Amino acid sequence: MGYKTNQIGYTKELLSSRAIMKRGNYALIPPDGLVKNVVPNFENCEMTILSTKKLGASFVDYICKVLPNGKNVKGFGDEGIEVFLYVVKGKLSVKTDDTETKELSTGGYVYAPAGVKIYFENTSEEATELFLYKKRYQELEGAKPYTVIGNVNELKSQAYEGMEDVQLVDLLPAEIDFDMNFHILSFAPGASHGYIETHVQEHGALLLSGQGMYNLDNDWVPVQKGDYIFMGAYSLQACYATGRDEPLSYLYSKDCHRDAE
Ligand code: UGY
Ligand code: MN
Repeated sequence: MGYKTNQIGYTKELLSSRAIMKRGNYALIPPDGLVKNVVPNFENCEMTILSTKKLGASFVDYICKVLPNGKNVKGFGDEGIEVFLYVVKGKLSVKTDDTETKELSTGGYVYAPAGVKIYFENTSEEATELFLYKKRYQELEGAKPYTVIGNVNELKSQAYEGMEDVQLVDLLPAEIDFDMNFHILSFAPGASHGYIETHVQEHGALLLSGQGMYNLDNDWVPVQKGDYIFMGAYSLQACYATGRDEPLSYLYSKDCHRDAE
């Protein structure tokens, strides 16, 4: 984040921002306006809190830059709270209350069900970028989610709703035990959703590559790698990829498998 002075003496960052805040509806948060937050138990970590209930989300998302020797030794997670960790870039040692230590690299992820904590440490010499998520688990009689550790590079993608130029990867099992899932959607240059979605489920989305135009509640906004988008319940949504070489792809959460209250 640089503060460049322009010819009339103001910093460019003070004159405009692509950020949009429509609380309860949708938000676009580009990386250049993000501030660092201190979050207890995250040592040597530059944390930024993204979606919260103050924005209208029923989950909390974070971006976390784990500096060399950065760690969370007390654990991320709590009673009643499920958590998810995704390695956007770099390396990380992780363990949970019910698994041994594993080494994750870019594309690696961990889901821990309510009551199970994730512990991590960056033992490498470079900073590691993470995306973190937590949500109160919505119980269902007989349902018992379990810890999942994987890497998206080892998962098979499938055509999204019959469109070969839009590929979908599911990171968690599509089972009733889970009340949410994480997915990656990738749009080849020129590809788009088949229709404007209108649904009760919420999304927090981190753009991993490319660029495009996103319809957020019928506002068309340019988006690109590094942006974060919150799409609240019933917020209209669709996009198309505008890049030439790279797909527009994003990691996003979606609640599922539960009736409405
Ligand atoms: O799964 C979804 O609801 C997804 N297609 N939404 C989105 O990309 N905005
Ligand atoms: Mn959607």
